[in-house]
Amino acid sequence: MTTQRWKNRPEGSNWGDFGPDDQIGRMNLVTPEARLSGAREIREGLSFCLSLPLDYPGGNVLFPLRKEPVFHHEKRGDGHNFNFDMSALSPCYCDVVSDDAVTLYTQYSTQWDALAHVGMRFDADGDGEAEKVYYNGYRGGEDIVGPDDGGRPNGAAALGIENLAASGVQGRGVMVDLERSHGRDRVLIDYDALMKAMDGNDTDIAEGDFLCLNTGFADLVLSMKKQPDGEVLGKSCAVLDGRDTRLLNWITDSGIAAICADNFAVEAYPARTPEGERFPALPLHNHCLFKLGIHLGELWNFSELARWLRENGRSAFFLTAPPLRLPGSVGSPVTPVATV
Ligand code: UVW
Repeated sequence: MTTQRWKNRPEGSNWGDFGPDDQIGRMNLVTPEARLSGAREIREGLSFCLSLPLDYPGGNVLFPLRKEPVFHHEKRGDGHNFNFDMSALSPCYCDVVSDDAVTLYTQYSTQWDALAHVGMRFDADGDGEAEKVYYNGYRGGEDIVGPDDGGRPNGAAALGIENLAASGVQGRGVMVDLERSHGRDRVLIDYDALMKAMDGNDTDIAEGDFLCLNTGFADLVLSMKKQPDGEVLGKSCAVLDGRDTRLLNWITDSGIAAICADNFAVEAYPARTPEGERFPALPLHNHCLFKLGIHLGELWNFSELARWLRENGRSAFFLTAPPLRLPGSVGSPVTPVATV
């Protein structure tokens, strides 16, 4: 039986519009028609890998709590199950085998944010007290349970990244090339700047599309060869202005299914300080992940694709970008592919 999890829904949210138990938000707008419209963008049969190598950016200057992948190898016999000589099992065997395991921070490199990544303290049950709540009213500490919540930590039992994976992430990607309009200067992109960049690129966005933002950031990260200069990165490339209400309203009205950017957080982080006593530190994350169920992709490597689209006077392509179907995770590495 389904039960609505809230009495109050946040202003400007779409909670409940896709059903009381919905866990994929605006991915519901990626309909068969939207996918077909993406598939019609395949005209040359060329494909582009949109992932950084997952050991980039290197180090942890972008976000100290996220670290490079570390490999582990299980013991086998006197050694490890790596370059393991199977003649140790039988003199007849001539195979050599290797397995590995990895500690992977799911949001270290090219990634998707799950809807369980950012919620808010909000009075969803109308008792006058704000509780920890996520998209569609799922609760921190009940549905999304971490090591500090008491009980058995089971991660995101709701809104985890496996829901996005199970939706089969394919559709029409539309590139807005902010590097083309702004170079690699650090600029805040508000509604006007986004509209101007879209007009300049002759971009048309339809409901169910994946909005893709090339800023040059991932390419700059790549050029630093795993020794990222945090100061330079902090001052480089375009970021969305999450405090611009007109921009947020456009995101609502556009019907886009997801936003994928080549930068660290899609939006400026830290964001501009607004008026008021309490406000989200990550206003675009709040608007997208919490209010509307719009997944965010970050650190995607758009440079080659953006160059090709520029040279060929195009902005749309077919996008395939499933995350790992990893139950309970609040994010996932992704190896997106664009086909033109
Ligand atoms: C933050 O929490 C800043 O994370 P991300 O940008 O990866 O969503």
